Amino acid sequence: MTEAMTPAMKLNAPIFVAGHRGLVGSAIVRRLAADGFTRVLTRTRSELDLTDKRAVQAFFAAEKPAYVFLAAAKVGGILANDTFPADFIRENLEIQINVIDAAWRAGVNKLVFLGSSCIYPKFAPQPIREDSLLTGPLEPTNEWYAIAKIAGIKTCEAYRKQYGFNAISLMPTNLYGPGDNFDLKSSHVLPALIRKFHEAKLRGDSEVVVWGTGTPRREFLYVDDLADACVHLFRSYDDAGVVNVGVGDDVSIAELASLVGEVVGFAGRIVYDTTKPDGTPRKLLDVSRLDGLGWKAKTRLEDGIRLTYRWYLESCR
Ligand code: GFB
Repeated sequence: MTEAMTPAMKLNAPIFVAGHRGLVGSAIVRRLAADGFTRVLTRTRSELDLTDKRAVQAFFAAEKPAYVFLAAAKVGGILANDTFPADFIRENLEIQINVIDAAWRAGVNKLVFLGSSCIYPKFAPQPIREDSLLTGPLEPTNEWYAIAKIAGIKTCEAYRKQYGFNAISLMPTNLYGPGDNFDLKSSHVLPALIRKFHEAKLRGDSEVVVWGTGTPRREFLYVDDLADACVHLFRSYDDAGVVNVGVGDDVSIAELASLVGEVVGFAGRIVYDTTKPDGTPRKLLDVSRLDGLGWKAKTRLEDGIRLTYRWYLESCR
C-alpha cells in the first residue's frame, strides 16, 4: 500500500458521487455529509446522462471534481440480469469508460470504482479471494453485468498502469438497505422478500412464494457499512488490486426468508417456486484483505433488515 499517494481530503474539496440516487450512491452522500464534506457534487440522470461521452467530458471540465465515487450503474436482481443482458452490458460499459476517462482527463486526484461479487467465477473456492478473478466461467444469469464490471476493473488498472491515474476498485458483496429497489421484477432478493412478506401480512395470505430452491447462499452487507468502507479505503488504499467488501458470513435464501418473515411479522408458510433460477450456489467473499486494511462490517443482518423494513414502511407505501 502506498498511502502517500492519497492526498488528505480537504472538507471543501469537490467530490463527485456518480449515481447519488441509487442505493450505494445515496449512502455515500449521507456518509460524506456526516463527515463534514461541504462540496458533494451530484447530477440526476436528466441533468447529466453518464452514457453520453461528450456531456460527461463537459461536466468534468466545468466542475473539476477532485475526487470521484463511481456508484452509477445499471443494476438489478437475478431476473432483470437474465432478461436484459444487452442493457446491462451496454449501459455499464458506457458509464464506466465515460466517467473514468473524463476523470483522468480532468485531473481528478482519485476515483473509486465499485464492482460486485458476481465478477468471480461461478464455482470459485469459498470464501472467494480476490485472486480468483478470471480463473473460471461466470454464472450465466449475470455474466453480462459481470463482464462489464470486470472491464471496469481492468479500465482502472489500465489507466493506473499507463497514466498513473489513482483509481481503486472495491468489490462489494450483495447489498441492501434504505434506498433499495422494491420492484418485484427487477429487485434483489432481500427487498423483494420484505415487500412480499409485508404485503402478504396485510392481505392475510397463508403463504409467500420465494424463488428458486431456497438453498443458494448469499452474504448481505448493509449499505451504510459499505459507504463507511468506501470512505475508509478511499482515504487509505491506493493499490491496483481489487478489495472485497463483505461481512465474512452468509445465509441460505431459506434462512433469509425466515428472518425477513420474523422481522415483518408474517406467520404463514414459505413455498418455493423452483421454475425460477437459483443463480450461483454461493458467493461468500474472503474479507481477510479488508480486515488487514483495518475495516470490519458493523451491522448485524437482523438489525439491517429491521432498519430497511422501517425505511420501506416510511418511504415506499
Ligand atoms: O438477489 P438476487 O436477485 O441476485 O437473488 P443474485 C438471490 C437469490 O435469491 C437467488 C433468490 O437464488 C434467487 O432465486 N430469490 C428468492 C429471489 N426469492 C426471490 C425474489 O423474490 N426476488 C429475487 N430477486 N430473488 C445478482 C446478480 O445475483 O446479485 C447481479 O444478478 C448482482 O449481477 C447482484 O451481482 C449482487 O445474488 O443471484
